Amino acid sequence: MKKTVKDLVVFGGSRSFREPLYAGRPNIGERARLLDRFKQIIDSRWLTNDGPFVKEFEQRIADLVGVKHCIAMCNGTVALEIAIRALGMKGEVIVPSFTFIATAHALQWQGITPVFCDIDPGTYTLDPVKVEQAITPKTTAIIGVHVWGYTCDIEALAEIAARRNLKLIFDAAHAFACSYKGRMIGSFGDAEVFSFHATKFFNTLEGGAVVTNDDELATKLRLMRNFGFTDYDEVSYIGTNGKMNEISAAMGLTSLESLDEFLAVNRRNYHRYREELRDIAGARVLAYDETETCNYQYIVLELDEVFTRIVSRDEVWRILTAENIMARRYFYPGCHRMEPYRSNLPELQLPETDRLAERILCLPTGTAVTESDVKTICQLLRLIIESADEVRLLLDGGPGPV
Ligand code: T4K
Repeated sequence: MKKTVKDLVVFGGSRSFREPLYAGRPNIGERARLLDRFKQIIDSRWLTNDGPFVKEFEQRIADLVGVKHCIAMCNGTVALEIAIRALGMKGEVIVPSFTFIATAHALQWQGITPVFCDIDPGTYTLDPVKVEQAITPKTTAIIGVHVWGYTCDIEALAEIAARRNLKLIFDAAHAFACSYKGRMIGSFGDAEVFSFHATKFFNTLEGGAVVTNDDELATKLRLMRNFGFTDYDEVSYIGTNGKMNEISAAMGLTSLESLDEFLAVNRRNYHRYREELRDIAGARVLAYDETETCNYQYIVLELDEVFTRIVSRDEVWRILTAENIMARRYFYPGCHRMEPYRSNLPELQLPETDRLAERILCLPTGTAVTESDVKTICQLLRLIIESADEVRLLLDGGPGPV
């Protein structure tokens, strides 16, 4: 039976999906190969500390991305922290606020001040003009974030970093297997950092990596990842435990074998969302630049100002949740509106970040989401968006159940 707006709003949801449909459901490679690798690990009793699967994984990632060095880590946050420390960042570092909190925390955790800079609404990433304005004598580096796989204006940031003698790294947690001007993400700046967390389209359960072409930096990163050990009983740096374990590397190697399939599903779902929601007044699915290699891992719905004046993004989010469509507000409300930054910077104004953070919803995709699921989600979204006035009336307690 065709759903009506009343079904969605008045009756507290009609559970369009029996099971929750998540944004962030992990992709999993071929089970038999995965289990075979797990068995090899158990049989060999080599579980971690630079084991054979980690070494193979690092080589495969470096080859795929086209860099000299891949240093696999236990997660993306620790990878960021180690990259920041290995590059000697201190004082102030310029970052976007429109990112996952880990980007800011990786700095603050080690006593470095994240200086939040607004984004360019055209790229959703750091605005180079505003970056330049945020530089002070205390600035030592810039961290760009390729948010949702949309790449930063890398050339402009690299030019600023070179001219102002600043380090430059990219938080590429969302941009594994993406390209910028035809070159794979991973080889830009002093280093780039990936996250291979379970929710990423390519995962190692938990995991991450720093990739770089800088030999000296790579050596330092490897030492810092392993407590600073330079020999069995010799420690030369302050280090931590950032190592990836063998089970994660086995997961990664197996996922790599299915990478093309994951990408194809993401691409298919993206095109299905775009097609189903084309020409709809009030919302749009953000477009990827398909002249580049994209991973399509985030399907980002932007609701426009005219629509959200009637029904807010959060109201849409709640209606979808009641239907078991677990969309996410990545990255609301922005790091500058979370602690400890909110209290430290009560006056900070980042209008573009605030504007975007209020309007977006990341929709479910990945191999757990079928084309028919996408179709159903889009039908509901169309119903909500095209009946904004009726939704408002019902939310305000208009005509109740009949
Ligand atoms: N930089 C950026 C720009 C990042 O986005 C991230 C991480 C990092 C750095 C740091 O990298 P890691 O240290 O995490 O490697 C999730 C992820 O935990 C996080 O990795 C990711 N970004 C962030 C964008 O999303 P939450 O708090 O939203 O996760 P959670 O537990 O709510 O999971 C999201 C959805 O996924 C859930 O609705 C359910 C589903 N899910 C999740 C897991 C873990 C599953 O279906 N199965 C699962 O196993 O942070």
